[in-house]
Amino acid sequence: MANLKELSRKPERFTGGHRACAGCSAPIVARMLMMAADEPLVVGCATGCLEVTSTLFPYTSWNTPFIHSAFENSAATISGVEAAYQSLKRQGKYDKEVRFVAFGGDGGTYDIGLQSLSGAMERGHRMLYICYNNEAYMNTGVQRSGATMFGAETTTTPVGRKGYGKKQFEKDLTAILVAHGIPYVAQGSPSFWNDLITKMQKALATDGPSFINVLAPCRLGWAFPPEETIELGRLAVNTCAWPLYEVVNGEYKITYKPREKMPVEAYLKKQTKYRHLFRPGNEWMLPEFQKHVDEKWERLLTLAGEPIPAKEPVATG
Ligand SMILES: Cc1ncc(C[n+]2csc(CCOP(=O)(O)OP(=O)(O)O)c2C)c(N)n1
Repeated sequence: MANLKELSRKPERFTGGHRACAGCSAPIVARMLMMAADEPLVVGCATGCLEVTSTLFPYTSWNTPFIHSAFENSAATISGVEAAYQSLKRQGKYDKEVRFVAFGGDGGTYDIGLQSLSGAMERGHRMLYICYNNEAYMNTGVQRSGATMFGAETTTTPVGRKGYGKKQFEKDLTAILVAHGIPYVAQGSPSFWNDLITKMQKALATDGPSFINVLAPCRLGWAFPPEETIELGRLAVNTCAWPLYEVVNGEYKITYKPREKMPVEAYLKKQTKYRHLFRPGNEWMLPEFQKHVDEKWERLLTLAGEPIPAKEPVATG
């Protein structure tokens, strides 16, 4: 468990002055990571909003060694640095404890960097990969990605006479990472700071590859008021559209269970990208979305060995 008082006393290793949009959650995630870590970090970041807004030459928000990689190879870059570090240690030329972290947006992780991520995880590097998942290619103008959820309007899944937003459901990247058999995989949200920082600490302490998929609300592409970022994340979790869980050595654990699972509508109606779901003619979309969320949640409950609640109240007598 992270201790807020202790965290507040730590030096800022991700500084203010970056150029992210007001209300952007990506810098919040970066700041949380820097607070979670006690050891020195070497951070890599693929091209995308987080990198572009935090490293405007000649300035940087990263009070730590930082490598900007190409869009597709954040994981490969950091795995190479980690391999060099292990070699120096083996040769007795370096003895400090250092941790290695790669960041990527969902475009750079779910899609274009998937092969380099998969390779790094499979080779067993001691590194943490964090996907800040804002569910689209935001930096280049909100194009759909493999992480974009069903029905979302993006610039490449427009809504109009023929289009109703993204036709496919999102790719389950967290499950793909679990399938790699690595020791630590988790889903997190900056809206649940203690849960996320604890997961980051566990991941950094893992002697092997670790991966955290963080849902990162984007006030530009999702279109909500900047002060509602944390609220949006909370709604994603409380509707079970984005469940919080971890998989440690193959064992599933749900780390936060909403007291009452809210209907997904509460989350979707806050975002402009879903406004067409509430227009006449599209009544079929919301139940479709809800069904998908319910099925995924129930599958997760089963994997975690949790009971599945009855759908209808059981009639008695
Ligand atoms: C190989 C390659 N293709 C395309 C681009 C152009 N490009 C730069 S950032 C970006 C979008 C990044 O999206 P994502 O990884 O989801 O991060 P976000 O911008 O949402 O933070 C693209 C397509 C590039 N830099 N390199």
